[in-house]
Amino acid sequence: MSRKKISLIGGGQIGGVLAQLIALKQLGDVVMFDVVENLPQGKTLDIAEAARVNGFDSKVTGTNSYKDISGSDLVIVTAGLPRKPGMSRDDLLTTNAKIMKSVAEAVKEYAPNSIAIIISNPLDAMVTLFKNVTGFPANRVVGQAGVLDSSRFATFIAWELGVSVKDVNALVLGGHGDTMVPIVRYANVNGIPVMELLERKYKDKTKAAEVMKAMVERTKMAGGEVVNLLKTGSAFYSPAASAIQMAEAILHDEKRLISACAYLNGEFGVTGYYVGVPAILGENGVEKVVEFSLDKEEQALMDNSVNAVKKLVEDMGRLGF
Ligand code: TXD
Repeated sequence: MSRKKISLIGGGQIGGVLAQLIALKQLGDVVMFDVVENLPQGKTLDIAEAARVNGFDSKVTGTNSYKDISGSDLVIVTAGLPRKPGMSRDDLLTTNAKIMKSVAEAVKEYAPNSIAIIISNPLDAMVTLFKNVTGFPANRVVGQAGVLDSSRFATFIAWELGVSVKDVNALVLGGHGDTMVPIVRYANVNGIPVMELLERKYKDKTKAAEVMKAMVERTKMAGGEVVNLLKTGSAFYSPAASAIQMAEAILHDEKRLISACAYLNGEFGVTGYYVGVPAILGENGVEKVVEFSLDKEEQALMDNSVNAVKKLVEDMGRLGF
């Protein structure tokens, strides 16, 4: 049985961590593409030369030629500029739409049967553009945002409660922007509601609500918090790790139910847009969008987030994409 072929479009910060994680986990062979001459070759040579020490057999190679992605099973796209301090993700729309269009055209030509995970920002618009240009069926194009946003929310909850993050379940839905929707009601530690644990900790409902609100706000702004510290780019370890969780779900047909930017066909009352929702990921990509009832407040937040995604996609349309 041959190994899976995983192509990384973009060999920058996230692309580099992706390549290393794929090799360490032996998910398949890696081809890293970038437009910058020698960058993907250099990065992958460096990773490949650690194979003896890390004990992996995955082949990790770099290229500036799209034909080397031929026959990919999975494509992960990080091509595009990251944010700088003071920028919103949406400020990247013009530059990154141009890049994403060229990437999608190449993937359509050279890897027409692949499943694609899109990471580039502004995420919801970039996934939409990739799907429109490739014409891939919706199940084969998915965006990474919710796994990371949920992981950030879970991390803050674990720190606050002094518990292992492994026991925290926290779901973040909606667009990958400041309007994202952390679902407080279902956040739990091994089944025990986080709100109850906070109320017991502070013996005060108002204080517990304030602490939760602060964690929700920090989750929404978590990408910007890292950008402000790094100054020269955005988060890359955690976005890469999050995309790897999705890649594993697909490559190992795990049927994981995770938050993913998936195409909606009436689910959650939305048709024709990519939005962060609970989805089952398996060998066919997005195998199912899983609905559950939102309460009034959650629905209002979700509507607000969906409207932000719609506006972003409309802006992209006005730019000619
Ligand atoms: O959770 C998420 N979805 C994200 C997304 C979390 C953090 C950052 N996220 C976004 O991912 C970020 O806003 C960027 O749009 C992408 C990639 O972030 P990264 O930190 O990896 O950016 P880099 O280091 O600048 O790498 C981008 C690479 C760089 O090497 C460029 O030369 C390359 O993209 N690039 C291209 N590759 C292929 N084809 C084209 N046309 C191209 N143009 C630039």
